[in-house]
Amino acid sequence: MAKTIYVLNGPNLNMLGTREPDTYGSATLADVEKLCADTAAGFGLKADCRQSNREGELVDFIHEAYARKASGIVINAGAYSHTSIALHDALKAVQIPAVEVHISNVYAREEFRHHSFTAKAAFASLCGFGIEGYRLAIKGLAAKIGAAKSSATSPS
Ligand code: CA2
Repeated sequence: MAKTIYVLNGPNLNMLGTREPDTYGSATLADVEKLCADTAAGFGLKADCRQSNREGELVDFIHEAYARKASGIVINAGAYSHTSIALHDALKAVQIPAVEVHISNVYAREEFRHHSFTAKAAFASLCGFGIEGYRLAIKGLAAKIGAAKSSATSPS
């Protein structure tokens, strides 16, 4: 059976593609989730994509990833990245290799976006690549967990 990775998106990311295109681009969350599913499939992985506007539900998704023996997590916790010790602790607790993604370059934005609790619990962090960051994160995660390119669906 295919290994599963969880792709977790946090608050307001359900609004992607509807507002603030200069900062977040014009792709929708559905586009992001398809990109993740396709990229993961290219490595023989299944992407289980979730979004929530609630911190506790994101914690629950991380616990679920552990219960279901997920091989990796890609997380864009949105604004909770900068505030949530609970998400940091959940990622640390489950010990699943995690990559943090931000669509925008948080370091070129307000100072309050420069610190990330989720980055401290992740093995890698990406920002500023737009939604391409999710593809890069999955490629890096695949390398980290030893998932080889699948001949059935090769990732671009
Ligand atoms: O750049 C990112 O991916 C962020 O995680 C996005 C968060 C922000 O709080 C982080 O500092 C950086 C905000 C997500 C808001 O998403 C929207 C998308 C379209 C329209 C409105 C909000």
